[in-house]
Amino acid sequence: MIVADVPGFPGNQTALNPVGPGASQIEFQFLLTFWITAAVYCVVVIALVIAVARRRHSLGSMPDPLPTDESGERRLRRVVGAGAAVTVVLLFVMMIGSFETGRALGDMNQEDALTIDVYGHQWWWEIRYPNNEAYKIVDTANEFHLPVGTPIRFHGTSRDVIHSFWAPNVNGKRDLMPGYETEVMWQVDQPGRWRGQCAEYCGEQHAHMSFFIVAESKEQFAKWLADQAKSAVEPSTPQEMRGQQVFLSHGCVLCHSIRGTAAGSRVGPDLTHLRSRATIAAGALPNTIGNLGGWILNAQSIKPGCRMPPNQLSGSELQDLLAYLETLR
Ligand code: HEC
Ligand SMILES: [Cu+2]
Repeated sequence: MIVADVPGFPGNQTALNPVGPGASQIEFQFLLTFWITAAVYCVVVIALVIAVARRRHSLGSMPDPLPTDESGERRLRRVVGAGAAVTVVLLFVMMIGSFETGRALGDMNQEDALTIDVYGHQWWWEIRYPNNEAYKIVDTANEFHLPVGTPIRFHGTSRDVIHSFWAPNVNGKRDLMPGYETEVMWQVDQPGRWRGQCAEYCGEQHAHMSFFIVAESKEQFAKWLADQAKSAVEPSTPQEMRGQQVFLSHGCVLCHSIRGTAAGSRVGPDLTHLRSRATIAAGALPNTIGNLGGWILNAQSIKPGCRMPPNQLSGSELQDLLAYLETLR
């Protein structure tokens, strides 16, 4: 099993360290339910222990389980009544908390939010930053950059089966279903990097369908977005040019896009700025030249069943191709 260990990127995710209002609300609801049920559990166990201990002392003479006299009966009725009343109150507290959480999550929806499109694929995430001006549209994969403190509207669907878009530190899950569009609001209030993961079993490589969030200042984000909107640079050395030819003359163009070249297919991730991402194959491997070589020769040995076939390339073709991919920053 390969799990990417990328310097500076978290290897795990947790809903107990919220970094935005969505996850904070959900954590509040979780803690409310947790402490109420924990307290009820303790009270019940203590009552049970007391009852057992009392009974032990009077084992010699078997007591009647129900009170026989008038005052005992009244006491019992009061205890049961109080227990029922407390239960109802606690259930109401949790229900109101839940309404409150739902309302707060709904309130995050703001007109001026930044919209990002996310499409679930077996087994990776297609990400698009839409723009009215076509040349400013950004397509990428498996790594979201976000400006901190800004409401984000994720608009999502699936290209194949049901997936679930989930970054526990940021917000709750949202199912992405084929033929059905959905929206979920996000906001990240701390600069940093967080991990997300598909949360709906979607086939063989479901476990290798993670993504990363890079939350940065508005200036850094604007710069990143502008860089990502650029087409790929032209190859400059003879080796890079040969590498581009390897890319364009092999099956790669059937599935991948590199803006600025003839490759314009969307079956697999957009590779225009491949080397700007920290991982490949939805977090399965750190994005190093060695890993890229292994992936391209036989992705099936890394993510069995994934939608990228093995490639027959000679040693020099692979070297040229890697030199070309290296320019896609
Ligand atoms: C039949 C379609 C198909 C062909 C042909 C194909 N790929 Fe892919 N490729 C994919 C898919 C799908 C993925 C995503 C797999 C995943 O993460 O599960 C992928 C992933 C990749 C990645 C990792 C990108 C990332 O950001 O995770 C690279 C690099 C890549 N392909 C390069 C190539 C090259 C180079 C060729 C040609 C030699 C090629 N591919 C041929 C479908 C294809
Ligand atoms: Cu999945």
